[in-house]
Amino acid sequence: MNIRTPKDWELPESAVTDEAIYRLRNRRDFLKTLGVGLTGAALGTRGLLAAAAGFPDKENPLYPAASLKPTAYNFITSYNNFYEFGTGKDDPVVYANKGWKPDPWTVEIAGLVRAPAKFAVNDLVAKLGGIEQRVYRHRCVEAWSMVVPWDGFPLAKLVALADPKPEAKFLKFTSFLDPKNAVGQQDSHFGWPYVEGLRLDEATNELAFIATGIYGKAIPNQNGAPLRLVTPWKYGFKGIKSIVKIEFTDRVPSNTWQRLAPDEYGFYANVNPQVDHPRWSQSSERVIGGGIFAGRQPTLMFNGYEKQVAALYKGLDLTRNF
Ligand SMILES: Nc1nc2c(c(=O)[nH]1)N[C@H]1C(S)=C(S)[C@@H](COP(=O)(O)O)O[C@H]1N2
Ligand SMILES: [Mo]
Repeated sequence: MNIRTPKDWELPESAVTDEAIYRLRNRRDFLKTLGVGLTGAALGTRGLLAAAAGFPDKENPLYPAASLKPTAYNFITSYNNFYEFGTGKDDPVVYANKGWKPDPWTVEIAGLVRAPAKFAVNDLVAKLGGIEQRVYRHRCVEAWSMVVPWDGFPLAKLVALADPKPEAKFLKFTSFLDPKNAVGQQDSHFGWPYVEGLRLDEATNELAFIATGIYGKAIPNQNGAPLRLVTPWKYGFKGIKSIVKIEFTDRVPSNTWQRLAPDEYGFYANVNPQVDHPRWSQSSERVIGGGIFAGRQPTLMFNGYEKQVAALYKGLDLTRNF
């Protein structure tokens, strides 16, 4: 295995909960049994998405920031926002697992690129060199938070594969449309499908990630199977789930929550404890799964990722560009 320098957002394995270590060890043994050189055909989608290219060992510490303790799997996968399957936090775990089958799944790369393409998820993951892990803070605009050990690939790799033309300045992401199986889409006032956008330089920041798994297992339907965006310095609504299309464009893409309430949700959605939501404070957050006494913690500028992303917003008035 190549020696690599740990990034400054990474955590030592010692900081991980027992559950995470258990799952990672399990996966390591699982992969040993299968041998190296796994192919999509040998594993199938679910297996491939769960399998990571690199494992936690001394040369490859996976886990960012000593203070980050991943939230228990049970909380991450049963307290969700996924309005396609209802507006309650406990709706997605039920209704996203009742007939909606995000497998097989095709994602389209389109717009101002030299290499437009449609990929089966398996093939895309294989083409991008497999899966790695990131433990990231996850901060919803509603002022609750978790810590999630994601599996997936850096969005920058997908951008490189697409080979954007010089005119491309933004990425527009589109989620699926399936009102028959996604009961929430029968309420048309949301303007389905869910859409989101990033500036190209945000998309190629080292933190921007496409998740295909959680805790070493294929990403559950309710968390946005089989592909979901993760931008940990931004509020959770930027993290569009179950992506079917990524379009490169020269215009600022509109996003679902800004369209619904432009005074409350903007394009940037950078986590910022100094800029309150019109109806509530953003200075602190409720820690999900933290227990009654763990309660709240202060919210950090850019959700604790200031060092990695602050330069992207130099000179921008963050009060107006919220
Ligand atoms: N397609 C789609 N993506 C979505 C949402 C949604 O309703 N539909 N909700 C967003 C919001 S508000 C948050 S906080 C996160 C929640 O992700 P989680 O359920 O995995 O914690 O997903 C985001 N992505
Ligand atoms: Mo959210």
